[in-house]
Amino acid sequence: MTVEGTHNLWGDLHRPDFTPKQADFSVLGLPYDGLASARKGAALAPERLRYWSRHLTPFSEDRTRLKDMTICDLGDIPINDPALDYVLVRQKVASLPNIPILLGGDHSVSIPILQGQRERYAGQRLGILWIDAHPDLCDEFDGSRLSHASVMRRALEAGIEPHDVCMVGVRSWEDQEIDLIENSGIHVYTAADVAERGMRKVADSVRNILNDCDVIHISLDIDCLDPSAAPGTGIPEFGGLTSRDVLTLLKSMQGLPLAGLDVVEIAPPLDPSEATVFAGLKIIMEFIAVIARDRQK
Ligand SMILES: [Mn+2]
Repeated sequence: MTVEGTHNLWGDLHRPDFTPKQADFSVLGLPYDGLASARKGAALAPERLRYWSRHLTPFSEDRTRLKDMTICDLGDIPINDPALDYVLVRQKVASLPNIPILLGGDHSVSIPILQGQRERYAGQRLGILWIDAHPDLCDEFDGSRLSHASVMRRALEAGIEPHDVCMVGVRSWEDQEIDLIENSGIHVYTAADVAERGMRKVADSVRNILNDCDVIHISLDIDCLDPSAAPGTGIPEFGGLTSRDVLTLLKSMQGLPLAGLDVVEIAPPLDPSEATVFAGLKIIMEFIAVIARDRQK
């Protein structure tokens, strides 16, 4: 779709003539919400994120210049049957030569994303920063092992070590998740921990843990945010992170070997203001800014 904007795609960072090898980032949309257990709509997020990305400026909030950062937008991978199509997503992520920025979709799309990252960085210590209201550790949910509530369970099976996983913002639990949460060694910082200790201190703890990893992938479910900041999501959970908390956490990852970001569960039809879409865009641009600052040093 051609749209008018004050800038071009991704705040002018998209280079239509670049291959992934030439660009710093690959953007890949995964427009699927068939495995969301409550309200759907996340399949429309990649299109809305791209649409409004033309209104972004190539600067971070602290005025980091992003114009030297380049994006190759690879479009979407259509998903009809996750059992088959998620194999393509895994292979695509595993074969990318640069830093992927993946646009969900419900959180189930992160199953092949995390498998793909595990494959790409085989033999290396892959840390996961998991920012979400939910731990998604269910073995099966709604009769599916590919449910959006089973993502981290499948990631552990793929070989991601529990002690290299930091969860931030969690505040909703299923019975089948409690044992793993309490005994696996996964590091959990609830939304209440963040409110009580402050994000700066929580982020320092997260940093100390992930500092030992060779590469780090960030999986961000927009429902980590309080519904007042991001109402357009399938299951809004009261008592969430503030938008400032999330930006502080991202900035605190400065200097760590960031290897990818997925932003999932933005459901544009559930938020007529589209503030939830803009929240996702801000998160993506501030992630890019962390890497831009590292390279400018
Ligand atoms: Mn969630």
